[in-house]
Amino acid sequence: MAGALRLVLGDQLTRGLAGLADLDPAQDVVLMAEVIEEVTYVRHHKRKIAFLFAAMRHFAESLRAEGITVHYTRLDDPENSGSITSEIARAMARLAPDRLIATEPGEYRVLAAMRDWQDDLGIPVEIRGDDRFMCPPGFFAGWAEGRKQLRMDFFYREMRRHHDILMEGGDPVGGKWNYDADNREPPDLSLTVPKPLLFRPDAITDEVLALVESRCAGHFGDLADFGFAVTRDQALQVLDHFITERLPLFGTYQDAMIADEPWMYHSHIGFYLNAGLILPAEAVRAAEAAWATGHAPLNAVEGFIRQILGWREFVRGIYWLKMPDYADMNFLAADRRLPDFYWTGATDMNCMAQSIDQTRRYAYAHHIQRLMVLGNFALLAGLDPRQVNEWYLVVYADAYEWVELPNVSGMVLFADGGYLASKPYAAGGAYINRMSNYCGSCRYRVAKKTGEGACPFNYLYWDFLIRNRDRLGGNARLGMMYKSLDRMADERVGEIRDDAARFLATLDRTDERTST
Ligand code: FAD
Ligand code: DLZ
Ligand code: SF4
Repeated sequence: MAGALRLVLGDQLTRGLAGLADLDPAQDVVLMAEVIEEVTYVRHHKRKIAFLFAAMRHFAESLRAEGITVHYTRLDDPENSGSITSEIARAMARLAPDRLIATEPGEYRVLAAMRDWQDDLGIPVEIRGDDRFMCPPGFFAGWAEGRKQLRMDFFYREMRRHHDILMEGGDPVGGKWNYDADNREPPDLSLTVPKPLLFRPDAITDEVLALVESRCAGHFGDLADFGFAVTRDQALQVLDHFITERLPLFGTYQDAMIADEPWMYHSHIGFYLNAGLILPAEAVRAAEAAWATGHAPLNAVEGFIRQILGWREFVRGIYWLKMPDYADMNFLAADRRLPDFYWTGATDMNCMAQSIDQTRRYAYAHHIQRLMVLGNFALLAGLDPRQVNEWYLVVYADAYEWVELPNVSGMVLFADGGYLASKPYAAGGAYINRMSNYCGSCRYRVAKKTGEGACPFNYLYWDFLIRNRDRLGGNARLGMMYKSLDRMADERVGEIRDDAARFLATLDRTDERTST
């Protein structure tokens, strides 16, 4: 063979991928590989691995159906050499390609390896930009230059203008850029939340499920009732189902949580966007069209589009601008080890147990569970950012470092000192109680601030502010809270500190249920 070897990674399952452009089926070969290094550099959730392998195998089949030669290594192939780099070397030995064409990966770790391939493997390597995103190449760095803090809202306006989305001339439709004020309704328990669209595994997916069950038995998570989309066609059906069934109420109940209702009015397309089965512009345009035809209201459509055109592009920009240092940031010097219950769900805090159980079963939790329950607890308890990041990267089927790290270190843990978010998203139990029905069946009492049976989020919230006064006391957006703290009687502050110390000590002991 004299043509190019074209590498497609597990999250690059897009026919229009830059690395597949100008492919000559007569000469070129596509390389895809299931490798233990990617499966275990963090020990991913079983469902995430199964989803990706099933989607990879279906994608390979779709390329073959076009007459393209695909060199595909399965995880259980006895010849499998275990890493992407060594699989390229193995394919080179067999196929003698004249060059390697790759597309920029989603993680700094992989990009660093890619940059060494030319020297290490002795083959000309072309790394093409990943153009599947909506922010034009180079735009983010230029926009961010000279700014000490970055604010998503301003970046988002630029993206709206650039792509002419929900615009009337130079102005946002409806006169406002952001309709979040209409989007914070507590859950309505009388609602019947639509069921998610699930797909019965075919023979290819069944084979992957059996493989993952046997080879990844010790990994976190369940495979039961696997129903993820594994092809582009199925992923488009999920998008369409969301637009039809859920989008009209997406905004209203975006922050709401109901026990045993993991899917709520969210889209559940993050898995597919991040693996490349659907493109962000497709989701954004589909939502805009739903507004234009009157199917969904502006608060829902704008809210949804902001997540993709705003947040998703914004966190990606920050990741590539700030790596590799971003991964080491720890502004609050948090160093408590991740409690075991993040893996087992064995905690009396019902909001945490619900969110963790759902994460174990589905490799999914929606944004407010990730941010205001699981993340809020990690922030208040001062958990080590490295361990928290690893947990989030493992447990969600949509997690890749480019999107996971800024959300965890920037949005949740304030580990970047406020580069991404203007203040920590810290909250006591009252927030969780307002936005969910978790507290009613919890062993703790959300209305109780301290003492036996008090909700841990309540005293941990104040203890967090006290512990971090040196670092956060000057933050104008926390000024009111520090004033309230200063008005508290010394005795009350003492109770808070004692309760928090007692509770945090239980976290430091392993394999114990947390109870005060
Ligand atoms: P919806 O709520 O329906 O939103 C639609 C889409 O908007 C999502 O699919 C996603 O592509 C995008 N989006 C929404 N919020 C964000 C955000 N903050 N950052 C980037 N994109 C966003 N998202 C990931 O894709 N991968 C992750 O690893 C990830 N880790 C997170 C960790 C934490 C601590 C937090 C707070 C958020 C994280 N998010 C992550 C963002 C968000 O929670 C998920 O994108 C969302 O829950 C996925 O579910 P959905 O597809 O139903 O999203
Ligand atoms: C997440 C993942 C897993 C579990 N396995 C593979 C794999 O076996 N082969 C592969 O090409 N990609 C895999 N991936 C996705 C990669 O980890 C991802 O491409 C990089 O982290 C860059 O985003
Ligand atoms: Fe969570 Fe506190 Fe409510 Fe229990 S009482 S569910 S711990 S917020």
